[in-house]
Amino acid sequence: MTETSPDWLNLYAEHLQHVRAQYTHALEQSEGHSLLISSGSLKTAFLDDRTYPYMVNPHFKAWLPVTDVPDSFLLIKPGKKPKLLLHQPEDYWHKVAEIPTGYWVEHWDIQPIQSLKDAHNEIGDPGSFIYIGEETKVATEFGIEAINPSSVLNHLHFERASKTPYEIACLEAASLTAARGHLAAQQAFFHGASENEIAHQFLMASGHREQHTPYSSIVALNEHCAVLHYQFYEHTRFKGTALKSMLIDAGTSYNGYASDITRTYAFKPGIFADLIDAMEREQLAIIEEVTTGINYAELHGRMHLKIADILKTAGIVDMSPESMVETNVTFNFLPHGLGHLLGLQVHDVAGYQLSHEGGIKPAPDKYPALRLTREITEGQVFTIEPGLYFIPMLLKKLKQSVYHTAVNWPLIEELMPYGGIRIEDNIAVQNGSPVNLTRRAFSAVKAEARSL
Ligand SMILES: [Mn+2]
Repeated sequence: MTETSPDWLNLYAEHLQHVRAQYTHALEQSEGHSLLISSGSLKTAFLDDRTYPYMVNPHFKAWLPVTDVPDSFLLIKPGKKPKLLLHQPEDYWHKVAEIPTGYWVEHWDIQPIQSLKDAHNEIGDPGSFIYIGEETKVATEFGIEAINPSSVLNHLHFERASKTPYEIACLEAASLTAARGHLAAQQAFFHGASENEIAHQFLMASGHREQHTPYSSIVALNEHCAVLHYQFYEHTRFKGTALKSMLIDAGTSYNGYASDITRTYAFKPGIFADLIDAMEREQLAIIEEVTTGINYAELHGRMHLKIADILKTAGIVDMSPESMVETNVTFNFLPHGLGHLLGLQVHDVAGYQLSHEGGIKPAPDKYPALRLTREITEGQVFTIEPGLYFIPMLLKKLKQSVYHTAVNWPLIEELMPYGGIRIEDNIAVQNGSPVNLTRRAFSAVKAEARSL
């Protein structure tokens, strides 16, 4: 996505053909079946008339770039043009969905429906249908018995790890909008903004409202950087030496595909800034090691050795890197996984799945938080997000362990106010090698800024 924008028309046509073929394979045991995929419904809060933010069924948005049409359906019959049953109720409280336009609509029959009854009328013989969606009661009312069959879902979920060129273009476009947000957030940080202000700068610059981001942005200042999924936006503006560090983990969406990007900054040069540089070098080094045919868990193990090297070189832990990994001392500094599959969902499905049929390869006992244990194959997209943190709870345990004498506690005390570091990029596997969608997006956005 540098000078020329993607050829969405052809990319989408090819993608749709691929999705159709995937479903045909998935449905092999139920040959001749048709599909009904629900977009999902709005949910009302307890004792209230307000609804929670809407989240579309990922199986719905796998077919077409439509993410904001509750109570709609996809109806797919073998050999027929697929149909979008678009919910257009009589409603003067809300804006009713318009008939969509764009490069993808020529591939679909788009038919408005006002109610579930209209959808029901479209179905015909329910015995020939498979239903995929959350509203299982609706499927039962329609007379459909095959509801979310696990054989079909396992097949589709396993396949979803490898992306079509259309999907990779969407994921790169999502990295691009997020990169704009990240650069604005970085500026706000260096101007002394609060977490709340930085979070809003990110949304503004990326052109997103909060409910359309694939996950709630994490914007952490100082020791909050040590909270892996820090969930608040405080209003405090730190001044002078009180402002130390920022960790921002924030992504955006494009056509229903997610980016998931983390950056960490030090406010001033010094020991923490040096640690960030070391982490960045090792993050880029582990990305270089991405190749087809090895297991992702292998990369995770190698990353621990790199973290151990950093801890040793920085004088934080005085043990050989090998024994730091062997004894799992490094876990106290990196207690999460190296990354996860990325796509229609930010933590995409089937990270542990062994085959199309199902089966699980769980996270290793030593690294229970690892979300991805699959072999790396062509077309996969995943994150690489090593971290190095100073988490009081884990450091307390380390202090009580037999390894406490190897740790430079005064140095740890000095680093704790900075919280920690995470650097996260989105990687596509193409021609057996890593393509860093996120770094490409940052370069493109910086080039844009220079040419203004
Ligand atoms: Mn992530």
